[in-house]
Amino acid sequence: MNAPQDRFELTLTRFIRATREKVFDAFVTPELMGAWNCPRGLAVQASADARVGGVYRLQMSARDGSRFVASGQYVELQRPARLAYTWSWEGAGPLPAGLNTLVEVDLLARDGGTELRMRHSGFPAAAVRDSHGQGWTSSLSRLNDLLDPQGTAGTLKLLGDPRSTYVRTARMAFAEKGVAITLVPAAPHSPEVLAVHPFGRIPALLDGETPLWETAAIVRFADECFGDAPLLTPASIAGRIACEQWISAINSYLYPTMVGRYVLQYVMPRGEGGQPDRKTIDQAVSEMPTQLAALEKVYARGDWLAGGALSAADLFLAPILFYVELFPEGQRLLTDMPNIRRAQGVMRQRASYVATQPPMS
Ligand SMILES: N[C@@H](CCC(=O)N[C@@H](CS)C(=O)NCC(=O)O)C(=O)O
Repeated sequence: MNAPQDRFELTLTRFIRATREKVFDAFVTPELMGAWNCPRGLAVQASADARVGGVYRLQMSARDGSRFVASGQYVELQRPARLAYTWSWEGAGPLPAGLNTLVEVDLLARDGGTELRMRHSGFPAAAVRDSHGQGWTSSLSRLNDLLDPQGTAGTLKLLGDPRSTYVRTARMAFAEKGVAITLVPAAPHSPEVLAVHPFGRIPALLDGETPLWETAAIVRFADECFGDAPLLTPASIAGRIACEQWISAINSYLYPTMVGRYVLQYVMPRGEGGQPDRKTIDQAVSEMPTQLAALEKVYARGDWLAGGALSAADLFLAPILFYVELFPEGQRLLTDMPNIRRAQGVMRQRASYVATQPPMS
């Protein structure tokens, strides 16, 4: 008779654009396992004795120094079709100490690539199964990154319009981190976007099949989960606080005024006869001096909004100022703001800014 925990098992399917041999080898070769076999944002060191009865070990470490070690024994190795291995956590891990679970992986040739079917069984409770499900989903996205000929661009799909300032912010974040993504043109509230973002806004991100939405969250994902260290989060506490402050102010005040009621009146006029609505523009322009003065003051200290170096906050602002500078009232107001113009000049030199220039019509 089955033990009650046998009821808690996880099944996952993933298509990988690589041969079955390559996928199989990624489960048994330490150098390859060390490139993917843990959730995004963690680093992993792997060892493996790829024989039936041989032991593998995955030492996962987070940036804050916490460590988790998963290990087990290979119980079945049929290259390239199937492998199975036991899985347990050493020490105080996510499973009760000493509890062995079983991972079974079947690899089927499909459409020039491989359909991976994974079954992980033996969990003592649904919550533990579900946390492993999240971990495996993220790890398998890393396996896609590793084996797909397009690398991360095959796994990370950013849905949105390249003219959107928020889409540009997200694209700049990935560019700053040196992470290739695929931009999938999509309009706000389109069925494709609504399938990812519950409120239909752009950008919306798919990491494999995992949805991620809201620009600040996407930027945080790019910063935390790729590269050796965060680049867009200030190192100091004061810098992180200032970064949050500016992102919040940009989302709540600057974007609604400068883009929502100003730039969009020129780009997508909503006034009579399809003309820009003068009253809306005048109202927005009357709010801009206070907003620009706050920026001018912070840029008197240097070229960045927070922490003395480029941060996520700069990536939110730069695409907005790009548009403000294009229209007459914005140009006139910026004439009196030498610090903002200097800082924008620095931003214009960055490769991430150049590479994400919106198409102009
Ligand atoms: N809070 C969202 C705002 C994104 C947003 O408003 N994007 C605009 C395009 S720049 C949009 O989707 N607009 C459609 C709408 O307002 O319904 C985020 O941070 O991602």
